Amino acid sequence: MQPLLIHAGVAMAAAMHEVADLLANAKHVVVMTGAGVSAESGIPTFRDALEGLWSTYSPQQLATPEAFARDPELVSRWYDERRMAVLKCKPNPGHYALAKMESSMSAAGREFTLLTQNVDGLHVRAGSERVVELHGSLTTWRCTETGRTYRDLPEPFDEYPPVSEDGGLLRPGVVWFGEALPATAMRAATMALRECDLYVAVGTSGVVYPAAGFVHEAARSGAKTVEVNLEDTPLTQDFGVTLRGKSGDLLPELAQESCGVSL
Ligand code: BV8
Repeated sequence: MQPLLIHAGVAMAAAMHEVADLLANAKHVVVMTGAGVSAESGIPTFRDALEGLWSTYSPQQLATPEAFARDPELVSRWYDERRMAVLKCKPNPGHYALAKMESSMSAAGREFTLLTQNVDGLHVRAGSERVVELHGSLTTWRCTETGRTYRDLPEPFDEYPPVSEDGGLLRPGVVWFGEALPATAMRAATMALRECDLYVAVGTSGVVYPAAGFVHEAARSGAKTVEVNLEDTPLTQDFGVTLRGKSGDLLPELAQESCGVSL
């Protein structure tokens, strides 16, 4: 092995021990996840090229109220395809590791809050309880006329755009670009960021706000900050510690070393 590679391996091992130590001693941990955490469950991240029919559109073009108003059939079809794909996927070891860390810390009287940008519901399916879905969920849709939400939906819909019992168009229960995050989610996130002493961002490219800015709010509260990701992001230099690798590998290792939990 080249000396440089040996050095990198030693640095990585030291960073892993440092983060495990922070997790073992923090009083209130906030973990914020992005699409990278679900990549190993087979859900393409936003940075992956969109496959097939969708390769001609970018999420920003389809994930907006204007796109839905302009072409509700196209947009509802895109979201229903993603909903059906997600229902076939399963949580991966990274999701389970976060759920085990939460239960181990709660049992020890310590706080653990999971903020997720993901709309796939995999954290809840893995057993996480204190989950704040910042950008909503693919599996709840709501009537554009009455605002009533629906969870028990045909799989897949039998018409696009789907229509609610009240006759209004059904839209996915996600936060589109240009829409405010749910007030309840923002309140919960703001409170957790104010109180936390450790903030860990996992599997996110740090480009979508206000979620991307949470690392700065946590740092202002005096929290230590950690970035766990495959690659550097525009926010890497704002984190105190960075770990590079797959969340499905690193999170179980951190759960084992910091809380003694094995998957
Ligand atoms: C709002 C749901 C205001 C829909 C999504 C400053 C402040 C506030 C707003 C803005 C601002 N600047 C710009 C804005 C506007 C905009 C924005 O941020 N635009 C960006 C493009 C610049 N923000 C908004 O519009 C937000 N709304 O601010 O409203 C307002 C206030 C009052 C009243 C009215 C309005 C709403 C943003 C939410 C948009 N909805 N999702 C859907 O899913 O279709 S965003 C969506 O994209 C995701 O939820 C996520 O947030 C984002 C994708 O990012 P990531 O999750 O990070 O995924 P990505 O693929 O980019 O990266 C994955 C990473 O994982 C990579 O780094 C990769 O290396 C890594 N990785 C891959 N595999 C692995 C891995 N890591 C570890 N292990 C692996 N195996």
